[in-house]
Amino acid sequence: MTLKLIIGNKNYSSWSMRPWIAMKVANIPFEETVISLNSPNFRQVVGSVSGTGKVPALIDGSVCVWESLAILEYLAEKFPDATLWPADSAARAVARAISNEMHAGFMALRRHLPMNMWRPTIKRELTPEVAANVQRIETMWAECRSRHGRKNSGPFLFGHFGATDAMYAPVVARLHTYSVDVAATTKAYMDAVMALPAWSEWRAAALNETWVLAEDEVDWPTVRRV
Ligand SMILES: N[C@@H](CCC(=O)N[C@@H](CS)C(=O)NCC(=O)O)C(=O)O
Repeated sequence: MTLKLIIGNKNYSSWSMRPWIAMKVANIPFEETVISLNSPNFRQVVGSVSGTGKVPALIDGSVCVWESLAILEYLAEKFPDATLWPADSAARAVARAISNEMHAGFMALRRHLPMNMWRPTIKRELTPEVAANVQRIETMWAECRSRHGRKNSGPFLFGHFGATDAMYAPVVARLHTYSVDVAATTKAYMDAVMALPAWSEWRAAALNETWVLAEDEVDWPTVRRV
């Protein structure tokens, strides 16, 4: 039975991007349904399948899973060959910890630098809280790369692209879009993520969306494509 993933606008819905990009990179087949966060039907459509009434939600026959991280866990169990989590238990513990850190935190960064693929790459000054979030993210990425990533021969946090990279993919988009100053090792990791064919596929679809821009677009010329 084909898996179905319900997601929001690709331009804005950072939570939706996480399981989507993990499934694409891992070659897990699925059908997607995209529903605009602004749609008057959103609550009705999403509420009928997702416990929280939010996207993403994954439907696998009679099973419905919501919450991006729970979806990634479900996929990791269902498709063990995809090795969405590192095989080594110590590395896996770190991968889960920092994935949870993303799921539960970085509120300042999430509010100040919302994902928006339409936005031209223009620098936005960071508040001290956002700068602290960025510093923490850079530190953890650098540790993953030096302790696990290189050892497992691949450009991603634990070598090959996995659940943790999927959790941080929207952060890569944010750091890039808002032209945040980052270390060379951070930039190399971001470039590897942005070089994925799945990244280009998501971005191209986002650029083709015709939904209204978010209200935060105050520092670049707004082009409404409704
Ligand atoms: N913790 C949830 C967050 C899901 C979430 O906030 N999704 C947003 C879109 S990115 C949403 O559905 N917003 C619509 C709403 O809150 O009504 C997850 O990890 O999946």
